[in-house]
This record gives sequence, structure tokens and C-alpha cells, in this order.
Amino acid sequence: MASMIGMRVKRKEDPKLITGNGNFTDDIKLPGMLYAAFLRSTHAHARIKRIDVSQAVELPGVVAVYTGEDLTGKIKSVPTSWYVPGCNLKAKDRSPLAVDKVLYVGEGVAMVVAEDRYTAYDALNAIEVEYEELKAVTGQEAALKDGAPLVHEDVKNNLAFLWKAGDVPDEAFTNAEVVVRERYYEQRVVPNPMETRAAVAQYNSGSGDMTVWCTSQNPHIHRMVYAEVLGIPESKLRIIAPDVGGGFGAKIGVYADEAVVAYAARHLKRPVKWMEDRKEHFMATNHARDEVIEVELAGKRDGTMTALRVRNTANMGAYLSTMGAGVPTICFGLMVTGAYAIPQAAVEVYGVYTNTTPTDAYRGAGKPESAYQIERAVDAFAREIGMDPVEIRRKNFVPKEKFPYDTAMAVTYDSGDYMLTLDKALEIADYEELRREQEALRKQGRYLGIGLSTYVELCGLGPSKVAGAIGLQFGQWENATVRVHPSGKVTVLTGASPHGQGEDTTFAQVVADKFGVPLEDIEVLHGDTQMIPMGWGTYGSRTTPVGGAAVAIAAERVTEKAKKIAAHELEVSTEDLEFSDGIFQVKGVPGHQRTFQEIARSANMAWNLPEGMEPALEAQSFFDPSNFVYPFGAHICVVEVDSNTGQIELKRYIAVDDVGRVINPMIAEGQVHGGLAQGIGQALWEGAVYEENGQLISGTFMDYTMPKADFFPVLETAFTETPSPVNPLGAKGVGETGATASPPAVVNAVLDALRPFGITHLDMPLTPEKVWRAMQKGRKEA
Ligand code: MCN
Repeated sequence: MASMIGMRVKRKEDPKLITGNGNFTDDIKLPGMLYAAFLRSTHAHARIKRIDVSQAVELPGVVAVYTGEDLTGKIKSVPTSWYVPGCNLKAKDRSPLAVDKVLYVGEGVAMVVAEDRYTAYDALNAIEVEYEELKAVTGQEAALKDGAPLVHEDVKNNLAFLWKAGDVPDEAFTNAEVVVRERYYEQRVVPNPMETRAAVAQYNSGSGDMTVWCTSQNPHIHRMVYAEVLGIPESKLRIIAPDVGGGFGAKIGVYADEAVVAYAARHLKRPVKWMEDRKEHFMATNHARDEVIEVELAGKRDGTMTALRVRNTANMGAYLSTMGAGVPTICFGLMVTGAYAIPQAAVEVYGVYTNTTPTDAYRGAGKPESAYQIERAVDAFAREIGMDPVEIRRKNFVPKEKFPYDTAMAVTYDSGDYMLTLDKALEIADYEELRREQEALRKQGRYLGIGLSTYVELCGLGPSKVAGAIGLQFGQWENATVRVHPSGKVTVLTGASPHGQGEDTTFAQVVADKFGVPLEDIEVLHGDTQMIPMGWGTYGSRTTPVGGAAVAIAAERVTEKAKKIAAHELEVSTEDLEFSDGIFQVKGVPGHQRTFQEIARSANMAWNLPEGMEPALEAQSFFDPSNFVYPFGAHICVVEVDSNTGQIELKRYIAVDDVGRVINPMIAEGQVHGGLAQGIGQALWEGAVYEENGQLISGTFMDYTMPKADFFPVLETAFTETPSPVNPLGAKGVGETGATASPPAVVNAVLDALRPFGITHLDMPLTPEKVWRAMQKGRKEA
């Protein structure tokens, strides 16, 4: 049987989902269930002078209305942000519903619980809130200025934290032959999974057991936090993430809303459901990015880059959300040197409170921003010295022989061959020919642009020892159980919690590969804290390199035990056995064999086991990797800019990624496609816009452009395979590669097209209007 690893197997989970048989949170209907709706702040910054719920409570069908004051002392505040060391983090716990003050549009002010959803929404209109509006601040640079409105009165200059890493003496810049100084704005984006957030809570007042079904990417983390908030022991709190319709980082954060729903279920002794609507989602679910990034890159005229200094002023919103502070610090800061052997680097990150929705992880979380600044700056450097963007990259790549490679930011890249992916991408693109075509078209007044991005990113969160060395007080290992039933069918339990990524299939492939059993014989279960011992969830492209590795290790343990049983039955030593295609075969004695299924039965019937062996065929692994994994690649984007309209036509997009050993190329390609849609979406179309008074004016799909399939050309994807040495699968994560690599590839391409106009930078999104205006200005100056 051919290895199941590397096979293009169709996703096992899809028939259920595409035939309407999925079980999403909103599909859960319990007897006596009530419906909740939140009243959300319409002001970005205001004092709550009075809340009158008397009319709402009187409406027929309304069961309860809660305000922040009602909950004070009943449940705890939701802790915000994991601890990030050495940055004087001024985290502010947030009360489950606002008390006294609201700090952003969309903050929860009250919650209605009613017999049906319509009544709950009607009752929201009957609540009167008297606000005293205060001056708001939405931009991070404005918020840092003296005299700016204070989001939290005791946090001076709204500075939530100042994180620094690395050190570069000024002389590295003053004495350099070339220094480029750039300033980029990574605009704010709104993660938009198909399914918005939702929760159903059920409390058993007899036993004190609470079950919460919710749209979580990491149910065990939700359990850890909500146990504390609700005052329910973890052993009595069950969090279930049923089918989850995408998350993209927005469902990592532990929000207050779900805790309030659970509180109501306990208080009212009836199940309560809440389903966020899309407009609410735009305001109340975490946003992402929103970073002003200033870069100084020094080097020599021959193209050697020698020093990098980066300052990131990050808009954290009104509170630090769960992963919020980790994104611009650890995830962004440690990756600033990208794929290049830049010997000296330093980063400063200013995390700033503003009167906006909190920001948190979004596909790539810090790494796209980091790839953007270095890939844009490398192009600026190449332009400055008149070097081709390909050549400058080749000159500065970390060479293949240098891995594992310690970067100037004190992280160790596990493995890599950056030249390999670049060469392959150039070959697919036919780079030389593209440059000739560009030249020829320019003579006809047509503007073709070719953009490169040769990225590397940090994935596989996260090795506990490395996390500890950085000063973090938590690591993220992963748990797997592989259980073989008497029939030889297999159940796999994983602490990861996929929500669209396809691990039901790829983890089954890992096990099928080990046991030689058909894929159909393997079920992968996840997302239920009562069923699974512990886990850290799905994000940070960690599920395969960490969770998949745990599955592989547990499966290997099962195989070892099965082999001992087979050897015992066949009366040979384990060394005399070979195991392939699901058969334990005595070497050189045809027919003297046992099938995997026979051994599964023996292990469970247990009447003839080796002396001292415990029955059953099951193994567990708690895998904690020794390092992160660092996928990399080369992306090339080809665009044509219409000089009359500023319209950008995406002509080609080539993505060559190296994610180590690929488990399922079809799923991995799908992940690259999805990531590209988000990254290119950020480069060209998406962007959240706040008015000065803090109103989110891009709060619906009418004002916020989500990319659609027909916006894209056929995406040309390929993989090279440089295995990672840090896990037994040799796999690195693929989930974020597209989102990380593509924004700079697209922007570099557009600016390459606009070179004749003397335009060197435009901030994303590159809307036709922005491009057209820049061209008009460029023309006038020319
Ligand atoms: N895979 C593979 N070979 C590899 C690496 C991965 O075949 N070498 C497969 C995996 O086994 C899995 C998929 O590719 O089926 C993605 O795996 P991995 O790279 O480990 O990433 P995660 O499963 O940890 O997913 C997280 C990543 C992130 S961070 C975001 S955000 C994101 C994404 O995945 N959100 C998604 N992809 C998403 N896809 C969907 N449909 N929905 C989301 O919310």
C-alpha cells in the first residue's frame, strides 16, 4: 500500500457539511431554551448615566434583562491578554457588561433573555440608556499624544505596553553606505468567518454541571477562563465546540458575551442561546492588524543588508484581548528579519489603547505584518541601489547550510532552503520573460507590475521550553489519544480543535499510514473538553506540527504494543516481525502472520497477552515540541494597472511554499488558496474605517469589501519539501502561509507597475481611487 501521507484524499468531513448535516451551535435546540440578545454601545466613549430596563422587562415574552451592575459580584471580570514579559503590560480586566463607562462602539451594555429571538431583539429597543458622551480617540498615534482622551483613566498616554527586543547601535545606521527609511500602515481588518459567534448554555441545578456549546477555536482555553469567571470547577464545566464555521483567529479570544449567556442559564435554570448577527459581529468580535510600522534598513551598495530597526505602533483597541498583546510583540517582533541573514536587528512595539474594538489574531497574527515590512523594505533597498528584487533576495538569504539558524532576534529557524522555493517560483513564472513583457508593454503605455515576496514565518505554537525562555508563562503542547476498538476500527481524540482546516482527514491519514487500515475505519474527534483530556486548540498553524505529531507518536505507541502481542501469538520475537499494510508478518515465513484487526481483538479479549501486559490497544501522547516550525516560500504576483482608472487586474499569482512534509497536498493547496484570498483581500480591498468620533463606518458587507472567488485568477501553487527536524512528521504549518506572503507580493507588484509614475509607496488597501489619485499626482510631477 502506498503511504497515506502525501495522498490527495478528499475531506472526510465534507459530505456531512455539504449535505446540511453539520451541527453548528445555532443548530442546537434544547427543551425550554431561551434566547439572548445584547444591547451594545452606540458610543465610542461615554459615561453611562442611567440605564432603564423597566419597559423591556414588562414586554410579554421577556424573561430577564441584565446590566453590568446586575452582574457585579455575581461573575468575575474576564481577564484580558496573556502575560507578555518585560513590557510593563497594563492589562485591564473587563467587566462582562459595561459598568459606568463604555469604551467602544459595540461594547455590551445589557443582555435581554426572552422566550424567542424576535422578542429579545424587540426588547433591546425598549431599554433606555442615558449616555454622557466623552471625546474619543481611534488612532494609535493620536492616542499616544499628550492631552489625548484617556481610554483607561489610569493608563498614561494610553500606552498599554512598550516591548523591546534586540539592540542595534546608532552607528550601524550613521556609518552605513545605504539606509532606507519607510513607514507603512497595516490597516485594520475585520475577520469574517461564515459563522459568526454563538453560544448555547445549559445548567443542571441538581448536579451543578454546566455545558456551553460555543464557536471556539480552543475549547480547553475557554474552559480554563470561564471556570474562573463563572466560579465553576473545570470538572463541572464542559465546553463543546461543535462544527465551527471558520474562525480565522477571531474565535481564539475568550469574550465576555459567552460568559454572560452561561450566567443567565444558571440564574434562570433554563438553557439560553445567543447567536451574533453580522452587524453585531463587525463591532463586537475582535478586529485585527492596525499597526503603524516604521522601518530603517541599512546596508551596503553591493546589496548586503547589515542592520534593521523597526518600530511598531499597534492599535490594541479598548482592551487587550486574549492574544492581543502577543501579536505585535512575540509574533511580529521575533520575525522582523524575515528570510535574510541580517546580523543586527532591534524592535520596539508600542501597544496603544484606543476607543475601538479590541484587536487580536487574524490569520498569520503578526507574521503577515512582519513579512510585509521586511518584504517592502527589501524592495525599497533594491530600488535605492538599482538592484533587481530577485538578486537582493538571493544575496541576503540565510544559506541552506546554516540551518538550524539563530537569527538576530534570538529565535532558531528549524530548517530551510530559501533559494529552492525562489528558483521554483521564478521558473513557474518565467520571470525573465515577464520582465521582457513588462518592458514591451510600457512602450505601449501599459503598466505591468511584478512583485515578489520571499517570506518565512513562525508556526506550531508553541514549544513550552522556548516559550519559557522568552519569558512567557505558558507553553502550548498537544494531546492525542489513539484508541483501537476490538474490531480494529480506530477513534482518535485530539486536543486541537479544527474548524474548517481538514484535520478529520489528515490526522486519519497519519493513523492509516501507521496501521495500514482504511481511512474509513478511522474517526477523529475533537472540540469537547469532557471527552478530551486537555488541548490548546487550533490556530497559529500548530495543529499539524504539534497535534498531528502527537497523533503520530500515540499511533506509534499503539503499533509497538500490537507488535508485542503479534509476536507473542506467533511465538517469535518482535525483531522477527515486519509490519506493513496492516499485517504483522514473520520474516521469511509466508502465511505466518496476524492482521492488525486480529491483534486489536486479541488485545481487547485479553486471554492470551504477554506476561504482565495490560489489556486494550490505546495510547496517548502529550507532545511538546523542541522548537517552533518555520515554513517559508516565494510568491510572485503579476498585475496590470489601468492608467485611466487605477483599476488593478490580478493577472497571475504564483505561490511556492515549503511546509515540510505535506500530509495532504489537496488540503494544503486549499489552505494556501484561503490564505491568499485573505492576504490579497487585505492588499486590495478590505479595510475597517472609523470616523473620528469612533463610529465604525465600514460595519456591513456593503461598506467592507470581502473578496469573492471571481476576483482572483487561477492561483498557481506548488510545494517543495524541506522536512522540519522538530516533529516526527517533518511537517510545518500551512494555514497561514498565503495570508503572510501575499500582501507584500501584491503591493510590490502594484508599485513595480507604478514605477514610471515615481510612486514608491501606497498603503493598503490599494483601491482604484487611491491608485488613480497617486498616478494623477505622479503625472503632474513628471
Ligand atoms: N496540512 C498538511 N500538510 C502540512 C501542514 C498542514 O496537509 N505540512 C494540512 C493539515 O493537516 C490541515 C491543514 O493543512 O488539514 C491546516 O493545517 P495547519 O497548517 O496545521 O494549520 P491549523 O490546522 O493549525 O489551522 C490554523 C490556520 C490558521 S492560523 C487560520 S487563522 C485559519 C487556517 O488555518 N483559519 C481557517 N485555515 C482555515 N481554514 C478554514 N476553513 N477556516 C478557518 O477558520
